[in-house]
Amino acid sequence: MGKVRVIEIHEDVMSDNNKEALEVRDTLDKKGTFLLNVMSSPGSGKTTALSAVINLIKDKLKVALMDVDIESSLDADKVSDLTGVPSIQIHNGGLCHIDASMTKRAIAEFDAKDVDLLILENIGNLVCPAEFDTGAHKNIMIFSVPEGDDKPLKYPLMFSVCDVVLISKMDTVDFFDFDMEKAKSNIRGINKDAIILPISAKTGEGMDEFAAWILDSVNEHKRK
Ligand SMILES: Nc1nc2c(ncn2[C@@H]2O[C@H](COP(=O)(O)OP(=O)(O)O)[C@@H](O)[C@H]2O)c(=O)[nH]1
Ligand SMILES: [Mg+2]
Repeated sequence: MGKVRVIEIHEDVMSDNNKEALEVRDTLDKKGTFLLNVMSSPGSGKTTALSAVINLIKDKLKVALMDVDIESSLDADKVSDLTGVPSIQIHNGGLCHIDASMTKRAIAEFDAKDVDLLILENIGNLVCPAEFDTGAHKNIMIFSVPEGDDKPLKYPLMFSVCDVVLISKMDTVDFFDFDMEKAKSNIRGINKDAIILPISAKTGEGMDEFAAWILDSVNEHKRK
C-alpha cells in the first residue's frame, strides 16, 4: 500500500476566515453597526434571553437579528413576534458553525446602514462556533444552571473567546447542584477578563445589567 499524503488545511481555512472577518468588521464600522455574536449549547436560553433584552433596548437602538439554525425559522419568527424587530433566518447547510463569509452574505440582506445593533444568534454548539471569528465586535455565551458548574472545564475554548458569560435560568438554581462560586472560579481560571452575569429571563434577574452592557458597548463603538 502506498503512503497516504495528509494535507493540513486547517490553518489556511482559519487564516482565510480571519481575513474575511476583518473585512466584515470594517464594513460594519463604516456603517456604524455593532455586531454581537451570541453562542451556547442548544436550549441554554439564547432566544428567550435575546427577546427579553431586545424589548429593554429597542426604544434606544435600532436592532436587527440574524438567527442560525440547521432547519426551520422558529427562532427568527419567535424573536420577531415577541419584539417586533426585523429578523432573518440563516440555514447553514447542516454545519456546526457559522463563519465570516456566511455572516457577510447575511448582513447584505439587511440595509445595515440603518441598524445600530445586529445580533447573531449562533448555532447551538459549544465547540465549533468558538473556532470561527464571525466578524462580530463582541462575543457572548450563555450557559444555563441545569448544564452544571463544571461546563467551563469541559469547553474551555468557548469560555476563552467570550467577553461576557451569562449564567442563565437562575430561577432554577435551587433545584440543581449548581455551585455559583465554583462556576465563577472555573470561568475565571480560563478567562480572567470575562464579565460574568447571572440572569433569568423568567424573573428578570440580571436583565437590566445585560441591557446596560449592550447599550454601553454599542455607544462606545459609535464613539470610536
Ligand atoms: N426556567 C427558565 N427557563 C428558561 C429560561 N430561559 C429559557 N428557558 C427555557 O429553556 C428552553 C430553551 O430556551 P431557548 O431560548 O429556546 O434556548 P436556545 O436554544 O438557546 O435558543 C425553553 O423551554 C425556554 O422556555 C429561564 O430564564 N428560566
Ligand atoms: Mg434559539
